[in-house]
Amino acid sequence: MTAIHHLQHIAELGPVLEGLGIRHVILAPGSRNAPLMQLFTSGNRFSCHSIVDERSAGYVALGMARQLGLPVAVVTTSGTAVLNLSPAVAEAYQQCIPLVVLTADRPREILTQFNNQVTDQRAPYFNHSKGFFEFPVQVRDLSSLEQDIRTVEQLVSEALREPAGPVHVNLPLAEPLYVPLPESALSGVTVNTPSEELPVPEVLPAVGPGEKKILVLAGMGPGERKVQGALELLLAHRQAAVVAENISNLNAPSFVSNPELVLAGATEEERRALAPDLILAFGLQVVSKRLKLFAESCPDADLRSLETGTDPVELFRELAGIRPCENRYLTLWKGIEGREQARVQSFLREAPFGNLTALARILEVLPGGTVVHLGNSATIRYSQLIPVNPDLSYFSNRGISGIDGSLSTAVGSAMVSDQQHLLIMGDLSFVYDSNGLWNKDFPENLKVVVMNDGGGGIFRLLDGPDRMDFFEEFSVTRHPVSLELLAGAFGRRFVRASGMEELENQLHALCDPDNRLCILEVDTTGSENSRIFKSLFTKSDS
Ligand SMILES: Cc1ncc(C[n+]2csc(CCOP(=O)(O)OP(=O)(O)O)c2C)c(N)n1
Repeated sequence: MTAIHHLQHIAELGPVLEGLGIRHVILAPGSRNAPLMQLFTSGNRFSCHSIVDERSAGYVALGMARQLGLPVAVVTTSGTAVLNLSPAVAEAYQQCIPLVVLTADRPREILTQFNNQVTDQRAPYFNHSKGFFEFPVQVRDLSSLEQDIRTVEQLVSEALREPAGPVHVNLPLAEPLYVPLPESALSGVTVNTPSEELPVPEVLPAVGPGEKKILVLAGMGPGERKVQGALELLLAHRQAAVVAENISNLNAPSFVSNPELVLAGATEEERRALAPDLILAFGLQVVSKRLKLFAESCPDADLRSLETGTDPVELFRELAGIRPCENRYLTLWKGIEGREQARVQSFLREAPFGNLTALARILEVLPGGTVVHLGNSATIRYSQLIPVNPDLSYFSNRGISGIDGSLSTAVGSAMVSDQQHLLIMGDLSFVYDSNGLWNKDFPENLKVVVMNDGGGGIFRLLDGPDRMDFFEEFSVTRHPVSLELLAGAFGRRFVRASGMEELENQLHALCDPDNRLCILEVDTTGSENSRIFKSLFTKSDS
């Protein structure tokens, strides 16, 4: 029996991954993963992107996969490189995004003293991935090779099956690594692409007569039209309201998009009337803290959360029934929202330059079709106070809300899209993920606004941290980094706006796809950001 080439399994991976829809591969440099680099870069089946920092590479892959709605592969060498993917893998798991992680590994040495760049790579993302498979160092024969490849095929299919998510394949590879890969030896590997049909949620809540009040909470998601249609149907037939924040990407005039404003502005009597009999939540995360507290304060409400990966459309249609009615419950929600939105608009006209006014102005002028990425921290919270623009799409890494990958995620998303992208983020998040700028294919359709309020401004908005002695040094954490020099170090064009007039002068460049401006620092270090924010709510609470 002829021995099987020690890299034969690498050659077999190409057709399987291609067959399952992988087109984009992020390659982080290393030696042990050289055979994988050879596989993906030879021919033109895959579009390969080089990213050095694996933490950034993972988030770039996440951004790509989310924008494309397709799986994306990310390849690393052995050792800490594998662990550096963990934040993005965990976020992808929460957001149900299919990443296929391929990590090269070293066969164990006879003497442990010779183990170099070695860590235990068996299932390091254990609770954050949908599955793991490790190839043997040397494939024994063709039949076990075929079995292993089928296992990978099933694993990647699992990544795609709703709820989608990341999977991990570990490949201990023996030397020599820099030799031509053999031809694929397996023919007719069947690729089973999972069906598109989602299961309908099993439990239909017993809502009883048409007078029961239903509050639907739409979490973060891509905003499918059929879901939107089913929700609109529900609103026409029941005493129901739909709360759909910007990152739910569900936009209808009848949806409530600013629950923070509604709940902050409602009188006690209104709050009592807003209390529902049933709360039905679907999709991923909801941002509004007041909404969470409101839901918790309705002890009589039946709370249901639909499983991710199920299709709520049938459920909403069934709940709707057939008899149209006057939806007084919705009128109440929308009445308060309209009143509070008008109040905020007039507040913004008078309020001085700062994070809130700058952000509102930027979101106001963005051209339709722009993909807006919102940094975790104060940015996403400010954005909840501004009416949703149905012509924009909104994204944020709210799965685990890390500040460590917002830039890289937006970069990945823009790299695979023709649409204009705008990322708005805080200064700490920008400095943290500045390696996101380190990319030879940096997308020209991405512009980045850094709201520089001199550290973690979110902590100034919260009630509590500023009463602590450690607040400035250990919570806000001012940084000494010049954003201009940092942008310059990566060769990105940079401008700064330190007041409303300067911002106005930059808005045209920000909205112009042909303008090469990359980073706009909105310097609000001299502004009273927290006072402006708090006075907005003080007025509504009074
Ligand atoms: C990886 C990670 N580390 C720490 C945190 C906790 N955290 C949340 S917001 C924040 C400050 C972010 O500051 P900045 O990016 O400047 O945004 P701003 O608060 O000014 O809007 C920190 C440290 C986190 N969410 N993720």
